[in-house]
Amino acid sequence: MDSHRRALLQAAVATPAAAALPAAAAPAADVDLVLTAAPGEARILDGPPTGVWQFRARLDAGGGDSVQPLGESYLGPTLRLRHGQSVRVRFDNGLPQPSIVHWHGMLVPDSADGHPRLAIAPGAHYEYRFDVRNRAGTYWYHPHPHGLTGPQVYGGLAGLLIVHDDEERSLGLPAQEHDLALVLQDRLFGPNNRLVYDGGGTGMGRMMSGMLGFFGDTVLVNGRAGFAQEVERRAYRLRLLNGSNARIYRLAFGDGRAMAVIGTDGGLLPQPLQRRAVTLAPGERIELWVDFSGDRGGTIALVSEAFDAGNGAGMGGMMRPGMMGGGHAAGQGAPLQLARFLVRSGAAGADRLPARLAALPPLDAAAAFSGRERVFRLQGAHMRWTINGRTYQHDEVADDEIVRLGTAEVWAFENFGGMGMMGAQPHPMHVHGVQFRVLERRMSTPAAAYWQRLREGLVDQGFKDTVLVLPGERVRVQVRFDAHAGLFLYHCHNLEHEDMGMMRSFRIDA
Ligand SMILES: [Cu+2]
Repeated sequence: MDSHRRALLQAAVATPAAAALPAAAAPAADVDLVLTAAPGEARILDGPPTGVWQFRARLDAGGGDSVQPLGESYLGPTLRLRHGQSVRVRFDNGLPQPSIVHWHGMLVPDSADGHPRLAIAPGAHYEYRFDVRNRAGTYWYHPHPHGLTGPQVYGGLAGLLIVHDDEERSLGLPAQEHDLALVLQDRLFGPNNRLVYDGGGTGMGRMMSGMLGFFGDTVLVNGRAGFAQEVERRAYRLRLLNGSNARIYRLAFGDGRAMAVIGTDGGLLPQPLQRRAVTLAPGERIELWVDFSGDRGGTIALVSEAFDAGNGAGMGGMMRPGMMGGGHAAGQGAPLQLARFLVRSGAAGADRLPARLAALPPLDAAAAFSGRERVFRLQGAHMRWTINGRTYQHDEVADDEIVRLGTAEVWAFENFGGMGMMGAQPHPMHVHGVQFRVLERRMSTPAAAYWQRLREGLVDQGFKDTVLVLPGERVRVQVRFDAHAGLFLYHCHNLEHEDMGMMRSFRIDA
């Protein structure tokens, strides 16, 4: 057992199991639910059901729409919250290993953020309390125990968390059954529809997974292969979450029609953007406004277009984790069919996309910004991915990882360091406890040329909590630490990179 896993298990044992107060003694919350993670079975492919790990929820208080199943899927129920609501969640760990839940993108106190130091042992429970401070948008929840996030998410532990607010409601965007959420995840299946994660169990396969991340050959949408959705001839709001461990998508419609982007990680944009293709990295969300009124009973495909991931330059092109395991995994950049929209015949709607969406606070001009700038160098060395040369350690915060509540800073992520013959890899960088704005993105080394197709589709507008930093790039973001003081994380959301330690804590001091 390596040292970080041992530390994880010790931390789990040391964490008091009973963090919950008796229900009678605790002040009531607007939304009160019990969320359980446990092994289960799901029908994913034809044939036998697949063993998965899944979240289930029981709503004890709150509106009936606060917890909604996402079709018949292994994914956790969609939690629908309103801005300003108070929330209590009791998490029951029914897994055979430590776990803890992170509310990705949500501005919650550090006690409710799912930091790995808070992981609880099998059979234990943990109580979350937070108020919904976020703007309307598409967020999600997933486990965050150190060294085990990749396998737990891959096993099926993830769910959507959608926030609504009055500003969004005033826009009259497509709602209810015309507001569709699609969770994109790639998986690899073995005999009897068993989920395969470890690259065939060879040392080499595992090593490749760690360097590149794990790739499946089948893309599941909302937990199903060959996903198809019937739609009416009208406009839809489409919320897309990349819930994959390592795969980046270049999203486009099969017939090349434009995509109207209306929102990113932290909610709606000031105005829609028209794009032919959109890049979506692990952890990121994007919202589209799609109008099927001009389609008469046709089928519209959502695809991921091919892109050059530099595979030809490194070992990635020859050996990938799934291939090592005897499967036929499609590597990073392979073209993929994701979903089909089956347009019903009938009268066409006449929906109009609002020209103006949500108000965003002004962004300080990059040149004029006078706050402190911190640089985070993303590098691979000695078979580890590091941030400023460091890897994750429970409770360790370096002097240069302490910020002050109520201040704003520029964080610059630099991805100039490759790892020997693996070459440089993309890193979707996620910061907990904040929503930031992307100021500037610069290609600084020739390595970046490989990733041009992905760069074309990047949407850096709006509030973001995860930003893709491509090889050879320097990305500057403006972060305001104005939600909560405490200990939070910043890390790569390639889950294999994260599990290898490409993650650090930072502290927001009051
Ligand atoms: Cu990474």
